[in-house]
Amino acid sequence: MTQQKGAVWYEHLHTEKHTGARRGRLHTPHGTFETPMFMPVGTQGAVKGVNNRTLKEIGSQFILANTYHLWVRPGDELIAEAGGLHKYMGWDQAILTDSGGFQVFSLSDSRKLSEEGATFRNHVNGDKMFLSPEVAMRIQNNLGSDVMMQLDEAIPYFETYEYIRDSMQRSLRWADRAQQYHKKTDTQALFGIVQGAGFRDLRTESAKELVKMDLPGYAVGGLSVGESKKEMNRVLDFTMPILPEDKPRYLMGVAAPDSLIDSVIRGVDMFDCVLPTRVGRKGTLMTKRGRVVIKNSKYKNDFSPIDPDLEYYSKNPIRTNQFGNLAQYDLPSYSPYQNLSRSYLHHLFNANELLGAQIASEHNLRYLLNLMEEMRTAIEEDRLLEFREQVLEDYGYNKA
Ligand code: PRF
Repeated sequence: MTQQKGAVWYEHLHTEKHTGARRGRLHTPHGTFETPMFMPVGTQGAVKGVNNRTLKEIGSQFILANTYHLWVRPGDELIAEAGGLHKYMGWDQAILTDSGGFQVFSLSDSRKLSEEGATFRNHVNGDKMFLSPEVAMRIQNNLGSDVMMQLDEAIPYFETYEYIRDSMQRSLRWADRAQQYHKKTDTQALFGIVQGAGFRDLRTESAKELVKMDLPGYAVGGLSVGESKKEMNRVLDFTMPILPEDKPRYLMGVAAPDSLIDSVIRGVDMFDCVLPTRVGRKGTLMTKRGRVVIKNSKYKNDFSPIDPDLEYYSKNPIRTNQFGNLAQYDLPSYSPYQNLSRSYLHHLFNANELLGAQIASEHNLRYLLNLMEEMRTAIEEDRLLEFREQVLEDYGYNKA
């Protein structure tokens, strides 16, 4: 089942006995990485508030960057001149770039969409720009990402059948144009994106047509855009089985712990989302025991660790006294933040100290990357359903 061609290929290791969840590896020009995986988002060539060394320490494999942002600023040609995005940002592991479609639709002004592409004014200086499937490829070639995404149209989930059909079919034609344009197949892989909102026949048509193109990987787009979790699972249930087993499958823009597990159960290998860093820098921690809004006054005098379970994800034990407060420690800790209290983090946020946003962003990524690592082990040991129950129980989903 292992396919060894092109820049990026999937090696299958194990199928979970009870769910069919996949445990594999993604081979890229910048190393081999374990799946299922979560990719931290570095929109502008930087994961907000988290440096590269830390990203590696906490287990990041791929990171994601955005074609649109880097094109607008500092420009893809400047990055090419610098030797490509890996070199420019000093990241020597894999990079996936999103195509820009999604961002054009969410960030820019006065968009006009045609068969050819999208004309719009950028969000930085208002300049008129034109993005087409070919331009998106040219930019991503200049950036030199390991995985490039085809240009697609980001559409609302709840639109008419005709609208969704026409848009999905245009995205298929755009995938074809992207593939025609793409010449660097030995160093960069082009992934297609399945669209079709909640319509089974449209998702099926989209997936089947993309599969015919024999691309090195497939993403499912247009989900996690306001529909319910049940609805997302329903779409994955009929879409995933169409995708080839020997290629990686990527669900775009998902990071809620329950959704990650439920999607892995349905055969997803890769995820990305701004959620952990976005909510982190606003003061929300994702912990094993659910979300913690650290600015809440109840943390003012809370001298317990930021996340009492952090030791699970940091290899070194946290030492607390009989009251659950942090004890003195002398060991060098795996995380520099492991022995800080909720009270301290509460103070940093109140005092607008940059370090607060940094700690919370790193913490949330650490939580999610650890969740993925534990999930990989649970798949290997054929106990993913028990793992799911435990995570939902701990996180507090079952209380709602
Ligand atoms: N298309 C692209 N990027 C995306 C999405 C999509 O549908 C989503 C949807 N969740 C997130 N990012 N190109």
